Amino acid sequence: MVLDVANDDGVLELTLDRSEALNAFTVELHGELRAALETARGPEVRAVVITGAGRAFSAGQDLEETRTQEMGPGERLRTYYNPNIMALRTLEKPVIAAVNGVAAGAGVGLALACDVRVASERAKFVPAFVAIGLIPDSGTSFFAAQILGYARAFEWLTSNRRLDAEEALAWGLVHEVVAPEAVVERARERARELAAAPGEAIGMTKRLLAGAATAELDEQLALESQLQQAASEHPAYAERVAEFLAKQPARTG
Ligand code: T3D
Repeated sequence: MVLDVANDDGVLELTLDRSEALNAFTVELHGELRAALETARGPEVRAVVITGAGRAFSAGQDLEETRTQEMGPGERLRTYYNPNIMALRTLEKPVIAAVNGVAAGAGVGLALACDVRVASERAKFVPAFVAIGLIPDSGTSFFAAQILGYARAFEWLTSNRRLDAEEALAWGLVHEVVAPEAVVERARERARELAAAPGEAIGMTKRLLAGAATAELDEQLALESQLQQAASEHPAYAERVAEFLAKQPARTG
């Protein structure tokens, strides 16, 4: 097993577990991640945390493995990476990355595909792709452009600049920076808070934001109306409005 999977009270915790190779991606790791993301769709999971064992989050593609595989990068992306990135993004549940150390190449892509990033003070974000003559994949070009804007994304991805955690925070690439020993617990805490909130509303918010950048305003307004109706038909809406009107203390989640 190269992915450690634990479910604690609705929070599915996935730990990439190939620390000897900085949790670089192999076919085996992709397969286990795919199965875990399938599990995440079940009703017993309300939030997901992804982290890495040892000193790295993930160093991206295992470059040793590529030497022995017949398939080229394009096919590897289509077969292994892209389905998992899509599974993460279409999962209508919050996914929190606990970036415990260095993230490089597709490891950056994986972190950026998550909804929230909590970084250790020791985290580093290393594009790596162009440095070995490849292009940013696994959604990295998409998410970096979305989060950073073209100018900063271009400069970062082509220069292979190693961003440390504080710079990543200043750039808006991560949401929070904490001490190394606190990173996983802080991610769990955020996951538990989100898991306690109305899940359907969070899932639909994720769906709305996913399409917002490319939608026309009238399309987005129409989708908001449709999803708002659906959200209001879930019991959480009636319960929470009743609590508000009864002047009960506001919930944080
Ligand atoms: O082809 C396709 O499939 C297309 C898809 C591409 C997606 C991609 O992710 S492309 C980018 C691939 N990743 C990289 O190019 C990153 C390579 N690694 C590094 O640049 C550095 O290791 C780091 C910046 C991540 C960390 O540097 P450092 O100095 O902290 O650690 P290190 O000493 O370089 O690495 C420690 C060990 O991990 C070392 O093994 P050893 O000597 O202790 O036996 C090293 O070889 C191994 N390792 C690190 N990255 C990888 C790796 N082994 C295999 N694949 C790796 N990507």
